[in-house]
Amino acid sequence: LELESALHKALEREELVLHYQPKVDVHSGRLVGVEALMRWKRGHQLVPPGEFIPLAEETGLIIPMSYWAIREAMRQAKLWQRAFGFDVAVAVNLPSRMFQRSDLVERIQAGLQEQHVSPRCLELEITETGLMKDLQNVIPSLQRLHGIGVPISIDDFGTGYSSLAYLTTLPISELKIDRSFVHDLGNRPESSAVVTAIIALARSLGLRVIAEGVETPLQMEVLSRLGCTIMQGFLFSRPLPAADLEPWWRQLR
Ligand code: G
Ligand code: G
Ligand code: NA
Ligand code: MN
Repeated sequence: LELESALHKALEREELVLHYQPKVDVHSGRLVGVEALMRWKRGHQLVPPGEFIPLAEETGLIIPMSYWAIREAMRQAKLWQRAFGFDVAVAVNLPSRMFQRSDLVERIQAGLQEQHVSPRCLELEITETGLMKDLQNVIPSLQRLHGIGVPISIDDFGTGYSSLAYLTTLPISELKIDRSFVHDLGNRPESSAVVTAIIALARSLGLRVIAEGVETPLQMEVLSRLGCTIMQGFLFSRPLPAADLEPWWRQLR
């Protein structure tokens, strides 16, 4: 397939780039981290992940691509730590199959040491669906990552039918409220019921909670009132090229 061989070469030719979307604590006004989102610079085109991540997953290319993303995120976290004077945690999306690789934790640990990056400056996001699908095979990596201090966030939370009993035993740091619930806040009463329940769950488990897909001041207000103050979405910023993050942050203050 043409797209497949082009994607293969994209890695070698360094055509992949990460854009970064801020995670903001609206209570303190602080930048708490960013989510890294992959793009493919194909000629003058910037191809969105929806158009190549599924193929990467099918072909297994997602494995070297994920390792590349982890290293790139660490490198960037180090640069931002110097530029900002505080830790900007960079979150990388990993498919559940990455957590089933026996070399994942060693490679992360080696990368952190080589690049002199603190483990809390890297975060890993796994979707709730991916986590629950492969739970038994994923847990050992989660425990080892927790052991070396790398935080794990459960992405798209609320859509994946978690066993709540299991959740209490998982070494995770954050629940990320799926944007479908955020989208309907203020319109559908049921959506605020779900958001309220997730916030209460996070609080009782001692986990951080973040809302994604925040687009309007009303959504921000409702979330804040319900007790979720860490947010990510177009209201604050689109995903930005690395060079644009610092100027964005300076105008925020
Ligand atoms: O960036 P965008 O808004 O188009 O992202 C679309 C989808 O692609 C999201 O579901 C996101 O989680 C996924 N995605 C973006 N970057 C990565 C990545 O580096 N690895 C994986 N596995 N998924 C990614
Ligand atoms: O959860 P996931 O990794 O899929 O989330 C990343 C995706 O969400 C990316 O495609 C990103 O561009 C998109 N996204 C980020 N902020 C917003 C927003 O405020 N609204 C919507 N609709 N999508 C967003
Ligand atoms: Na994500
Ligand atoms: Mn998500």
